[in-house]
Amino acid sequence: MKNLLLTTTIAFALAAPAFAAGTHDGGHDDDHADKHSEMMIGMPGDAAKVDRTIDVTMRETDDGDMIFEPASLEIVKGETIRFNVMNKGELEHEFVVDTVEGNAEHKEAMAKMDMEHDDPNSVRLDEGGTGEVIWKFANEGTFEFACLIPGHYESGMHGPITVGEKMAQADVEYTTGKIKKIDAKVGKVTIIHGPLVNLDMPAMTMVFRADEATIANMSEGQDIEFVAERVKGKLTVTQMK
Ligand SMILES: [Cu+2]
Repeated sequence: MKNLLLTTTIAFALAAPAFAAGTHDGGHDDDHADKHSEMMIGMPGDAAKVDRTIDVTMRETDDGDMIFEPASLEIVKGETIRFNVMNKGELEHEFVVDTVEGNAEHKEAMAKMDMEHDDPNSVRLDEGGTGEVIWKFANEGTFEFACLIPGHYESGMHGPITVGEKMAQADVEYTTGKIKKIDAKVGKVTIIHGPLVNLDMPAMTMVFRADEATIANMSEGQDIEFVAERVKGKLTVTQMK
């Protein structure tokens, strides 16, 4: 009986909203927004129940942008994700997962006062730093990852998190293509490709964006199967095999 009681207490403690204490160093205490967004996007994940690890890189680019790689995230409802976050830039950055509204609210608060988050849905890293966020995505919807340090969101540090049912992921259709040209410096590849059903585009030769890791696996003349999506309005190769 004692054992049962103990187990119940621990389970309750884990399930309680971890945000409620208002743990910002900056000391703002309006926790209702946090509680609300926690319910929307999910809850802190259990390290022992991680389904998948996703590497996330934060850095500045040569043209003065600040970016996350990958630029978007697709997650299956119910998945617990370990985000392995690396700051490969020269500035301090953070990785926060929340609703778009939740991020907007926090961004506004941080514009007034640069507080450091210490919530389970975020990690803030110095230059060269690494850290992790373990999060369980309990609900379907479109959420957002972002860096809310003043000015960074506007410089490009945000991207969509799409949480959907398993089917949606399996449905992703690969298109065949041949790589015509690679311009690794600017992150662009020219691909002679078949119809892109998801984008409603016929077969043609087109320039796509691709991140460093994807380009590293490409060579000119190579036959590939790939998925292209619109990321921040630009056609981007998001998957390749
Ligand atoms: Cu940043």
